[in-house]
Amino acid sequence: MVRRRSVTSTQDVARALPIGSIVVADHQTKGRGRLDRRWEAPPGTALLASFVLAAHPLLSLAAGVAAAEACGAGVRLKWPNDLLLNGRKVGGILVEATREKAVCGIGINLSSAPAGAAMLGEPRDPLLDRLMAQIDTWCRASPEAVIARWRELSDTLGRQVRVDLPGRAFEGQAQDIGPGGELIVDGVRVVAGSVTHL
Ligand code: BT5
Repeated sequence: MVRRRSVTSTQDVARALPIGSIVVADHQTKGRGRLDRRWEAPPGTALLASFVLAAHPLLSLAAGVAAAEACGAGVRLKWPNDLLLNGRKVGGILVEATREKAVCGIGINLSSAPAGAAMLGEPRDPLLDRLMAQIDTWCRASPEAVIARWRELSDTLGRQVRVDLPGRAFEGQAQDIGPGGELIVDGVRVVAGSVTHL
């Protein structure tokens, strides 16, 4: 495991490392979310880690399940990759894949959170130990097992949602997760895009 005090992003350090590596930092100067969004956490207040893993088609969902299991009761999943505590975002997952490997970044707020977000209020290193064990378990699990557990931990299924796609948006009921991890909203398969719980 590579531990750093300050990095641009743990993803940037992890990208150059072999499968099996883990990068943990106390602070990121350019932490990122999906679609070039920023991930912000004051120094020493969050779990900020990147796991270098073998490519895996359901990695984003498997990592979400692993992170929710590591956080414990009360943390639920919003499709595709948010961790929610009492309906507020407590963590996020960013998967950046190449053909041969995937860098899975996980950020969880521990002792600070931006306005409107949540924090877990737990120490980092025991959480990191649980997260490493859960990532190992869920990356080996069958796709069916990942999806079954994701359904149980989901805060999205059954809800009215708004789906924002490039160039259009629609509302409907989030009915299920398909075999490829896609969200099914009123019969429409959503593979990418932002979902808002209504
Ligand atoms: C995510 O993106 O939720 C994925 C976040 C992944 C962060 C980890 S930290 C370790 C690794 N290294 C990195 O550089 N990244 C990963 P997305 O779904 O795009 O959500 C981003 C949005 O969440 C932002 O636009 C803000 O609105 C919000 N946000 C930013 N910081 C937050 C925080 N600490 N807590 C809750 N929400 C936050």
